[in-house]
Amino acid sequence: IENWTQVGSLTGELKDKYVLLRGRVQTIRAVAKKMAFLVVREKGFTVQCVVSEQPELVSRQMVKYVVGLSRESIVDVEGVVSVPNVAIKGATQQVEIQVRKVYCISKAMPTLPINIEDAARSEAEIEKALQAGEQLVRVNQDTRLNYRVLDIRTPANQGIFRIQCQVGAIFRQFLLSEGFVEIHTPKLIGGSSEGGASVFRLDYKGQPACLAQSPQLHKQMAICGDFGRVFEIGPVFRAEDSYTHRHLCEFTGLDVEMEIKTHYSEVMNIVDRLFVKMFDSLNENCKKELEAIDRQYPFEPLKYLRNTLRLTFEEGIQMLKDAGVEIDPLGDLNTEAERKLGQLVLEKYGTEFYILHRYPLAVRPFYTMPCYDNPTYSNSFDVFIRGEEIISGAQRVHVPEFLAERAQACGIDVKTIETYIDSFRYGAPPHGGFGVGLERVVMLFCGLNNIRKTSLFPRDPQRIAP
Ligand code: ATP
Ligand code: AMO
Repeated sequence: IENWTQVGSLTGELKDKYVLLRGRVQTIRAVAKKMAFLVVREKGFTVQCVVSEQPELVSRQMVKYVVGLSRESIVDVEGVVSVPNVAIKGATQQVEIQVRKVYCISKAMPTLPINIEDAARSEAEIEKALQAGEQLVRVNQDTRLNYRVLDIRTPANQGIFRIQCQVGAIFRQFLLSEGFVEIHTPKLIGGSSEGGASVFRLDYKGQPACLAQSPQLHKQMAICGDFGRVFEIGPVFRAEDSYTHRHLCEFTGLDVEMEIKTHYSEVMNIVDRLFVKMFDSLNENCKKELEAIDRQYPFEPLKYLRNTLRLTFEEGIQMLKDAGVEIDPLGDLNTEAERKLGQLVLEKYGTEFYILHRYPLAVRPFYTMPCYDNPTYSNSFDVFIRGEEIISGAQRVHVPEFLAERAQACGIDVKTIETYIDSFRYGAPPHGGFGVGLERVVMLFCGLNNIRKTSLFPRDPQRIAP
């Protein structure tokens, strides 16, 4: 037979049909010498295969061979679909395969560093199993990351990275439909784009260079080159020196830059429509993935409004003050204040997704446009999910002399960004944009507690492998 059947498509409708499947050995259970149950997994779906000695059809040797297979090996199974009259525990499909032949396509080592079934259990299941006296090894995060190829085979991880894929796809589709052009900017650049110390420096054939901290400068230059509206999905490098649950040294940036006619709210309107659409689409089209994540890491669906709430920074500070949180009205919000404000906003407005805008100029990057009515503040915003930042954005300074002045005031060596500043000297339209952290969106949408869970092969201050 040449027609392969997917484990996930095995239903009672195929009763008595001869099928061929390929999958991994999830478990093997021997029953005396004549029979074995083999659970085969493919793309998160599992089916129980019965290998039973039968004259002419299945030899005792075949049963022995199956019992000797190692977990996670890849096998081809041929057999007849049957429908048992009892529910099947331990497999997703409610049919069995009466096995005729099993071929091992690729052997896994007999002992695995991670037991996939243990790695897939929720904290509650682990507690219950331990109380029942079951022997199991809790798989800690470092072990998971060291053996990531095994770890990502769990249903929750399969769900996480399929959702990550959807976030990128929806971002791209939405922006293309709004007339944005996808661009690809260099990741090797001459100087820091965001300022600060978090830059990976390197030697570029004898010249000092660094890995791009963002596509900021070049996405703005693309606007000076008349693309009107651009976006990019690409790697972003930050030499973070602290080890936190939400910072990586390399992450995926979803960046947007666009001309604006009159007000930075035009940029916030894009954020609003893009993310409401994204959340709707994830909830509607990724139900299975969300359920798989919820089974291992239980979470409440994100609460968000049809029209995203916008608060000014001053309003936010006032809410914190009213709740008894003492805070510098012109300083940045620390992690704790952001969380607290997230709670207060949820209680008052019933949303876990909102925009905070008009930040104090002093806490924003040099390229941020001050407010025309009060330059203590800026035409900038951050966006939060469940009290944590996922986006920063702003209107930019498009007047070259003022841009150079702002860079200098922020301690940036203007020489290193000369070509960027020069690109505003040939006529530059008013513009603004924003940057989204892909791993943060997935982490916070799914209520996960660590950004390493949403990065396929995370890079943090202590990890550069696998
Ligand atoms: P952005 O780069 O846009 O600001 P971010 O979420 O990385 O995004 P940071 O500037 O790094 O934000 O930090 C925001 C706030 O979080 C800071 O004001 C700081 O108080 C707090 N913060 C940052 N890093 C840490 C850390 N390692 N531990 C505790 N708090 C931190
Ligand atoms: P910012 O520095 O705030 O802004 O970064 C934008 C978004 O990127 C994510 N992010 C991170 N994710 C994981 N690990 C990190 N170390 C990390 N640092 C930031 C966050 C953050 O909101 N050029 C501006 C954007 C703009 O104005 O267009 C910028 O880079 O989700």
